[in-house]
Amino acid sequence: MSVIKKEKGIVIALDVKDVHSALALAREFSTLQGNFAIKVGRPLEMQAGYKIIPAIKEASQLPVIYDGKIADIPYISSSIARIAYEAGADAVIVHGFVGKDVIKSILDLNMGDVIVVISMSHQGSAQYIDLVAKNMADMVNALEVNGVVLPATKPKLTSSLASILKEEVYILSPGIKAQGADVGDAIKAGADYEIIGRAIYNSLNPKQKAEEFYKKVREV
Ligand code: 3DU
Repeated sequence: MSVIKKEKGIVIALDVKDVHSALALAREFSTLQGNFAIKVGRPLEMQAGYKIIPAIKEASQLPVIYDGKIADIPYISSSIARIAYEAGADAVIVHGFVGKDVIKSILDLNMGDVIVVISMSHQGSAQYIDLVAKNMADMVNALEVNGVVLPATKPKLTSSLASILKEEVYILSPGIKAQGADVGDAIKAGADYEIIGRAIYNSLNPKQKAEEFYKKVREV
């Protein structure tokens, strides 16, 4: 059973430039109405270490996804994931291109959701990653992975891979607004959550913006 629900929602990417504003935003997000989660990535981790995970979780009262884009040998990848889970992460994100043994090493911890990147939203993803995205979707289907990341900027690729993924696997999709896709585009392509960062945290009223985007996502 996944911690993150397979239901339309928004994952807020909290890639802000300082820890104080991250915590202030997280506190604001604690009163959000709807299905939200927060993604803590390397920019915050580099500033504050893994302890930012419990701090954001406590302040926001929302599920926290650790987006370390883990991509190392199984021993190191599972060590990173363990630190994140022990700190309170509900899910961790790992790259799919590193292969089955890495993903299995994190699944074997059995400490929370495992989310696998099978394509990315930037152009360069077409150079290597997208060429094997279908193989990665097949690999995910053969494992007990909870979720995947597919890009909002490539709706054709996302919808074709969404259609072959196991029913219970949830899809998170970045690439909205700042990277060119519109709110709702990824949901139309079969995603469950849209990952949105800058368009929320750089807006004048981030909480209001998050709820406005959530409403659009639910209306798709
Ligand atoms: O472009 P935004 O500011 O909305 O942030 C997008 C977030 O999603 C950011 O945290 C980035 O690390 C993550 N992400 C992608 O943008 C693209 C991917 O393929 C995977 C993750």
